[in-house]
Amino acid sequence: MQAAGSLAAFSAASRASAPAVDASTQIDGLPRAKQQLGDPPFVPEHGQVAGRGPAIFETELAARENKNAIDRVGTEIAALPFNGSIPGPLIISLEGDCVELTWRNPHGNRFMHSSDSRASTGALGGGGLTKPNLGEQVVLRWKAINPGTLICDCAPGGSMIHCHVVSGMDGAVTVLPRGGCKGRDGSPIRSDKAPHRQAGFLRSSQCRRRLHDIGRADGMAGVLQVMRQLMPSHGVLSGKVGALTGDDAMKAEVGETV
Ligand SMILES: [Cu+2]
Repeated sequence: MQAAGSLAAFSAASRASAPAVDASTQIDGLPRAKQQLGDPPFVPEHGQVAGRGPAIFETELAARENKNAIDRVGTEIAALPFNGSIPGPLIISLEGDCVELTWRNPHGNRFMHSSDSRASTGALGGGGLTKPNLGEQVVLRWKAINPGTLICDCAPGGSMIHCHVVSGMDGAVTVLPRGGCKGRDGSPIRSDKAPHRQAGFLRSSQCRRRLHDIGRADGMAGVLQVMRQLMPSHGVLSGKVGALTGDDAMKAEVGETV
């Protein structure tokens, strides 16, 4: 998170007691900051304890239809990912803050997409309010009231909801307790690094190392056929070949907490 001016208290500095959550629904005058999202495993810069009053975090996501190789023999999926990665970027909020999401559906895509977050209550987690046509964008603001890490996916309506989800269109939102995470004995839990790893289950039939594309009539039939079997055709960790190895392996220095 970018800290600027009066938002300097956005650092991860811990404190002994949890500050009270401001339950006010007034948003006028709340300080604002931008949250720059990154491709997993990178998570956005964030504070682990509030130590300040409520604020609004502005962030951006786009539906980016692309091709992803999901195994070592080069099988490709016509993916429908958030920001082009499977899973999509992790959004992090502190309890009591507001997330203001600009959701884009760029020209060049073929489908309508939405952002349905389990961390956002009402209107299908925002999915019912975020359905921009190609080349359009919408802005959705919601207040984070329930700590936890919750799935975010696309919910454009009807059977396309399931088709988009099994084509890799999901991500997550983490809402941290305002006073920070604590162990069973009440002691604070702090981390030096927090990589985002997420398992994904894709469903499609395959033709010449290509998974069927739901944008084609024959491909849609293949995807629906596998979906009826209630078993994923592919399970992926972080969505692509080598996502947990080599340069992307999770590393920690001696003494660090991950
Ligand atoms: Cu979608």
